[in-house]
Amino acid sequence: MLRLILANKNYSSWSLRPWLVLRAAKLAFEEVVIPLDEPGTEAAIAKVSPSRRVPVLEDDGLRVWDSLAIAEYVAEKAPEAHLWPKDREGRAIARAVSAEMHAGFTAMRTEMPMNLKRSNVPVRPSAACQADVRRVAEIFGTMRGAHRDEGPYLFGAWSIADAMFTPVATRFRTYGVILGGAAQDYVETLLSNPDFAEWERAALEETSSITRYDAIG
Ligand SMILES: N[C@@H](CCC(=O)N[C@@H](CS)C(=O)NCC(=O)O)C(=O)O
Repeated sequence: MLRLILANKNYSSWSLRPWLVLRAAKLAFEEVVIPLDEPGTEAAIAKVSPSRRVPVLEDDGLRVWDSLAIAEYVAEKAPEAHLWPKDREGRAIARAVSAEMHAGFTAMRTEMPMNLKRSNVPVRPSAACQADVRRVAEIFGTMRGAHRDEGPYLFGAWSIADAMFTPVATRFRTYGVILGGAAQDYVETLLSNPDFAEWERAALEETSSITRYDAIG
């Protein structure tokens, strides 16, 4: 059986992404959570991950690390789930915005870490963080404008791009960032996704905590 090795559900945005992808693929999988910032964390992750990072997906002796690589692997394993848009142009743009999320938005990621247990956290975003938020709003507005007649997700039907941006939607909720218009509707769509709601319920039940993230604001 597939096994997904994750970090704390409350904080680990990189873990949430492939978890959503596996759920969308309707593949059965086991989950193992390794809480971060604990005495045994480094050793536990080193045992399963060559990059010393999670998430890692195990499939019959194969280990795939890195959220986006896992998403691509799952998309190939479950082609019938159409985890990327069906048309080539849509796939290209969905991959471009997913790669942009995966590689960038450093200020936003640092200043507004995912923390599902918190809401209305007052922060004063730096200019770099504000620029990140503006670019995300631009992506959301542009893609929703182009695909509004095809469904509520970024490219109409749910795709890996939506998994990439779901943690961002939670950050906006936690830190009180309101985008307005179609971009905000899309944020609400991501936050009301039933798979995300299940992840969130599990996150709220976790007893582990990471002080440096909880101290923000
Ligand atoms: N680029 C990687 C980033 C993974 C990453 O940074 N994972 C964090 C948890 S969210 C981690 O494993 N940290 C190890 C540690 O803090 O000891 C991906 O997309 O999977």
